[in-house]
Amino acid sequence: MKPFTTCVHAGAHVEPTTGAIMQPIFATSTYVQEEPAKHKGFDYSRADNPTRQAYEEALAAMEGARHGLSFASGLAAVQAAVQLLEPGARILVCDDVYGGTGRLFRRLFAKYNLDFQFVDMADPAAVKAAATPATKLVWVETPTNPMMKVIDIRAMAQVAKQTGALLVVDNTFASPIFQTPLALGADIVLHSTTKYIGGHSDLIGGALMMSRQDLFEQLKFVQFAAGSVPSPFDAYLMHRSLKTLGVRMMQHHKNGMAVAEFLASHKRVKRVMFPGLKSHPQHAIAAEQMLGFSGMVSFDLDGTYDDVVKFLKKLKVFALAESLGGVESLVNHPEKMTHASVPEEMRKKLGIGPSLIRLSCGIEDTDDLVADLKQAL
Ligand code: P1T
Repeated sequence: MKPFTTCVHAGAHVEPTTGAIMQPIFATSTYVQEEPAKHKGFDYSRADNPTRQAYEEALAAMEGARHGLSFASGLAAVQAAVQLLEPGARILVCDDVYGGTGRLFRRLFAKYNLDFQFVDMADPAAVKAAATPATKLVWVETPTNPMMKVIDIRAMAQVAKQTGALLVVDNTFASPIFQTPLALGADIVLHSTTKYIGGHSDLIGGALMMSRQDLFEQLKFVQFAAGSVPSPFDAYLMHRSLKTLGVRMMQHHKNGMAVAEFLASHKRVKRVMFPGLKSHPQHAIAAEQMLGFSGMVSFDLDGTYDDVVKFLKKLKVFALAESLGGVESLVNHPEKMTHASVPEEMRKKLGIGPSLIRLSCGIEDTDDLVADLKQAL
């Protein structure tokens, strides 16, 4: 099946007692057993829940994976993936990751004797040079948050293979509609389903997808043993959202493209970072490994921080808020908001400064988004 059909039908089973076309919400914590340990495949909802199972089946199908696991947040999924490692492991991390991912690595996991090395992964030679026999995990986010760097997933898979490390790709920005990292050599795909998959800014969630049976069993154990699972209600809503992911992504892409082109032509804009622009340094890789470019656009205003604040206050359609990937357009100031926890010297190196603005273009009419930016500029 093609992706739009998979969105609608994956994990959708007709309910046997009534014929209901929609998956019921099994709002239950536990299940009655006939005899001790003799049950219908469900014993406790932290371990398994039918609503969650149907949603996880759909998640797996979207990434072309054999297995999908859902978590209570994107960071809970990040945490579960890192819990595959033994103390002493070295992890190569893309230098430009979501601020919360970096914070979890630097401030929580580093004290468990895990060695996180932040590398510019837009330069595969730098990753190769940083890989050692102790490297157990290569952690990629592409496009990156917020600088929109594009990382060559195939090249990273090669480095990981040579070193015997696992490759995790955070596919949140592209969504499974525009990029399927497992097909390019990744071992595990991660999503903050809070973003495009949830799509309506009303849920927090995360997911891991993988095909390797051994990784599935280990991660399923982490999910069960650590217990960071979504509720049946959240699983139901996420699954419902997934059905429209394909059509939503087309409009996000259309709006992202139009907004990036408009900004690139405006005299008050210093530079625009969007993988769909020919001027993007990794446009060629983006065009090869992505089918579309989503609605995330970062740019530097040609002005001071005060000018930026004035601009943000003038916007009427774009709302100033953290997060992304919802139907409504959002604007974010990474330095003061989503990436405030990134060490200052790293922010400087990456270019996350006072004039940087990140847009999440929603699915509104393209003309209204461009007009809103135009009047504010
Ligand atoms: O917020 P949560 O669902 O826990 O997901 C964390 C996360 C993981 N990976 C990426 C690429 C992300 O962008 C995020 C969350 N990001 C934001 C809240 C943000 O505004 O960038």
